[in-house]
Amino acid sequence: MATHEAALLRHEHAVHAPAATGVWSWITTVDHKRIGILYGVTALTFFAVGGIEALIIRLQLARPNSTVVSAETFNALFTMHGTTMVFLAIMPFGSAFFNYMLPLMIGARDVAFPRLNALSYWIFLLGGLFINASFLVGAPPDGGWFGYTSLTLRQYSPGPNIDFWLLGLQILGASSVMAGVNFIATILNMRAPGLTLMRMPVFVWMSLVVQFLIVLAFPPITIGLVFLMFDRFFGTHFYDVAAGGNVLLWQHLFWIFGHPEVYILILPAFGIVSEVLPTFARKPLFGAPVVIYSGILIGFFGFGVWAHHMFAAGMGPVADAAFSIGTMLIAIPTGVKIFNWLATLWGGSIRPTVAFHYAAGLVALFTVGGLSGIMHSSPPVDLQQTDTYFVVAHFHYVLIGGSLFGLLAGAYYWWPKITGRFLDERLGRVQFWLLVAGFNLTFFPQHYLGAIGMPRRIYTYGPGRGWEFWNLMSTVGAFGIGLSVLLFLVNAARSLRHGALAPADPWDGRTLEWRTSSPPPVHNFDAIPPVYGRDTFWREKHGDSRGRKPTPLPPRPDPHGIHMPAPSFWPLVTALGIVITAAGALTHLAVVVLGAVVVLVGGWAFALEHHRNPAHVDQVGNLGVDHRKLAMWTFLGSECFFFGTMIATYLAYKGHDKVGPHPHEILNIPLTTISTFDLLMSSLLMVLALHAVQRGDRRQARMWLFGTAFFGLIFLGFQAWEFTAFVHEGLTLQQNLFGSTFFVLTGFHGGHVALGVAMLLTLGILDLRGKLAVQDAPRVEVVGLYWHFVDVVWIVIFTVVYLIP
Ligand code: HAS
Ligand code: CU
Repeated sequence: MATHEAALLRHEHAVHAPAATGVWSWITTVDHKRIGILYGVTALTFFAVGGIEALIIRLQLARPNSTVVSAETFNALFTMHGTTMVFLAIMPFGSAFFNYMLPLMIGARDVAFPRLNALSYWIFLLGGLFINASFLVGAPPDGGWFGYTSLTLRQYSPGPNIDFWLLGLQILGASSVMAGVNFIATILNMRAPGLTLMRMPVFVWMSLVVQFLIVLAFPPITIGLVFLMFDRFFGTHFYDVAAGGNVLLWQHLFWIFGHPEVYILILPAFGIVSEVLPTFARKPLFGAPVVIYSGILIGFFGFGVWAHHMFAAGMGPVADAAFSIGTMLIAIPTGVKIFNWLATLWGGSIRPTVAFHYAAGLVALFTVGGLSGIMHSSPPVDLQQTDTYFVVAHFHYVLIGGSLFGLLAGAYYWWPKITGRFLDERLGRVQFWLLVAGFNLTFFPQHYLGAIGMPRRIYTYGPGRGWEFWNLMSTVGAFGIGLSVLLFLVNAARSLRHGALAPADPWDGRTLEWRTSSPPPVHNFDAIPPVYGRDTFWREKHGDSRGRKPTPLPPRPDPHGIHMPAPSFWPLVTALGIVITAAGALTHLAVVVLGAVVVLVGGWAFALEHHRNPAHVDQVGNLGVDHRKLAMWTFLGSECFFFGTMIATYLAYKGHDKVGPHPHEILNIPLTTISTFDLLMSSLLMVLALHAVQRGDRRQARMWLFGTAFFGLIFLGFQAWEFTAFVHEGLTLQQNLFGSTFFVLTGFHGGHVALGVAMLLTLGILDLRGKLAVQDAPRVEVVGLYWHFVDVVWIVIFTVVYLIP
C-alpha cells in the first residue's frame, strides 16, 4: 500500500502547484471546473449558430411567397436549428452547470472519473463540429431533428446529408452516456460527510434524475440510428416496408428517447429555479422533499408517454387512450413543483435580482407551455394541432420559457462564483425584459397561427389566409430575442473585464459552493465542509425558524492529503479517433481503419495511464462501493436497454419475412450449444481470476485472465464460422428481415465479447508487467462484471433466437 501511495504522489499534481495556463492547459485539462467552462463556451457558440439559423427561418416566413431561401435550404435550416438547439446548445449548457457545480455542491474535489469527463467533452465538441461540417461540403442534414423514416432512407435521401446527422448523433450520444455514468457515480458516491441523499440540494437531485434519463433513454435512439445506418450503408431492411418492416419502428425508437429527452432538457432548469427562488426569497424551499419526489416521478412517467407524439400515426384506440392518460398524469408532479415554487415566494422577502427574474419568468412561461402540452395529450384534440404551429408554440414555451430561462437564471446566479465578478444587473434587467417581450411576440401568435391551420415545416405560404400579420410579428419578435442574446454576450464580455469583484458568498447562499472562494481553487475546498442538514450553510448564518444557530462542526482534513489528477491529452486523441472513424464512413474505408487505430491507441494509453494515475486515493464512497463498480453497474443498466431494444425488435419482426431462408432452416443448435457452453465456462474462469488477484497469486491470476480471454476468442471463432456458413446458405444482412435482425443482434453481441477480450488482455499484460496488485482487484472485478453481463445477454439471445421456435 505504501508504495502505491508513493506512486500516486509522484504522478499527481501537488495541490498548491500554480494552476497551469495557456491553450495546452485547456486541451489537457481534467479539472471539472475548466471542463464546465469549456461546455458553457461551446454551448453558447452553438447557441449562436442555432439562433442565426432560426433568424433565417423567420426571415423566410415573414412574408408570403418569400424567396430568401429555397425549399431545400429551408429543410436544412429547420433540421439543423432543432438538432443544434437540443443537442449542442441546451443540453451542453446544462452540462456546463453539472460539471462546474455538482462537485462543488456536494463537497467533492472533482468528478469520479476526471479523464472520462474530459473525454465526454471532446467527443461532444468534435461530434458537434462533425454535424456542422456538413455545411462545408454542401450537404447539411435535412430530414428534421426527428429524422423520420422512410424519408431518411437512402432511396429518398441519397446524399451524405442524413449520414452526417445519424453519425453525429451517435457520437453525441456516446458522450452523453459517458458523462451520465460519471455523474451518477459522482453524486451517489462522492458526497461530503453528512450530505445524505435527502439533504442534497434540489439542483443536484434534478441533475441525478437527468443522468438516469440520459443513460437509459439514449440506448433506444442509438439502436434506431444503428438500424438506420445499416439500412443506408449496408442495405438491411429495418425500415423497409416492402421487406415486411414496420415504418413505425423508427418513430417508436425515436420517441422512446425523444420524450425523456424533453425532461432531460427541462429538469436542470427546474433544479436551478429550486436553488434561485429560495435564495432570493430568503426562505427555505417549500416542501423540498416533495419537489425532489415529483422530479423523480416526472423521470419515471417520462418513459411511459412517448407515443403521444404518434397519435396521428394510427396506433388504435387502446394505445391512444393509454398514452393519453399517461401524458395527462405528468401534469401532476409538474404542477406540484409549480405550486411549491409559488409557496416558496409567498411571504418571502424578495430580492429581485436578474437571476430571480429569470427563475420567476420560468414559473410563468413554462406553465403556458405545459398547459398547451396537456391540450395535445388528448388524441382528438392533438389531431387538430399536430403538425401545426400550435405544437411549435408549445415546445418553444417549454424550451425557451422553461429550459432557457432556467439556464439563464443559473448563469446570472453562478456567474460570480465562476468568474469572481458580477454581471451588470441593470443591463441584465434590460436583457430580461427584452427577452420576455421578444419571446412572447414570437411564439404566442404561433398558437393562433396553428389553430387557424398553418402547418409546421413549410418553407412558404400563399397570401390571403390570414397568416401574414402574425408571421411578420413573429419575425419581429425573433429579432428581439436575438438582440437580447447579444446583450447577454455584451454583459458577459464587459463583466470579464470591468465587472465588480464578487466575494465568496455574494447572494447570501445556502449551498456548499458558496463556502469556497470565487472562483474556487483547483482543489475546490481546503477542507471538505461537513453537512448536518438541508441548507446547513444558511442555518449557520441565520439560524433555523426559531433563530437557533447550530455550532459549526470543524471541517475534516483529508486523511490522505489532497491529490488532484494530472492533465492528459489522451481524451482528446481518443475523441479525435472517434470522429476520424465517422469521417471515414463518409469517405474511405482506409480512414475508418485509421480512426479505429487512433481510438485503440488512445483508449489503450488511457487505460494504462489511468492505472498509473488513479484520480482518488480512496475510491470507496458514500454507498460503500468502489466508484468504478458503481459506474459499471450504471453502464450495464444502459446496456440492458441497448440489448433489450435490439431483442425486442428481433421479436417484433420475427416471422415477417417475405423471402427465405427462415431461421429454423439454418440455425445450428448443437453447435451453438457448444459455443454457449464455452462462454459460460469463461465466466467461471473469470471468477477464478478475480479470486487469484484478490489473494495476490499472480501466477494463477495470469493463467485465468488469459484463459478467460482465450475462451472468449473461441466463442468469437464459433461465431465467425457460423456467420460464414449462413452466408453460404444464402442468408446475408440484406437477404430478409431475419438476416438483418440476426446479424446485427449477434454481431453487436460479438463486438461486446471482443471488447471484453481486449480488456482481459489489458489486465493480463498489466499482470505480466507486475502492475496488478491486490489493491487493483476492483479493476478486475469491474471487467468481470462486464464479462458476466455479456454472458448473460448471450443466454437471453440464445434462448430467444435459437431455442424458441
Ligand atoms: Fe411537449 C410535443 C405534451 C412538456 C417539448 N413537446 C413536443 C415537442 C417538443 C416538446 C420539442 O401530448 C415537439 C416534438 C416534435 O418536433 O414533434 N409536453 C406535453 C406534456 C407536457 C410536455 C403533457 N414538452 C414538454 C417539455 C418539453 C417539451 C417540458 C421540453 C422542455 N408535447 C406534448 C405532446 C406533443 C408534444 C402531446 C406532441 C404534439 C404533436 O402533435 O406533435 C407536460 O410535461 C407539461 C406539464 C406541465 C404543466 C404546467 C404546470 C402544471 C400545473 C398544474 C395544473 C394543470 C393541470 C392541467 C392539472 C401542465 C400548473 C389541466 C389541464 C388544462 C388544459 C387546464
Ligand atoms: Cu413528449
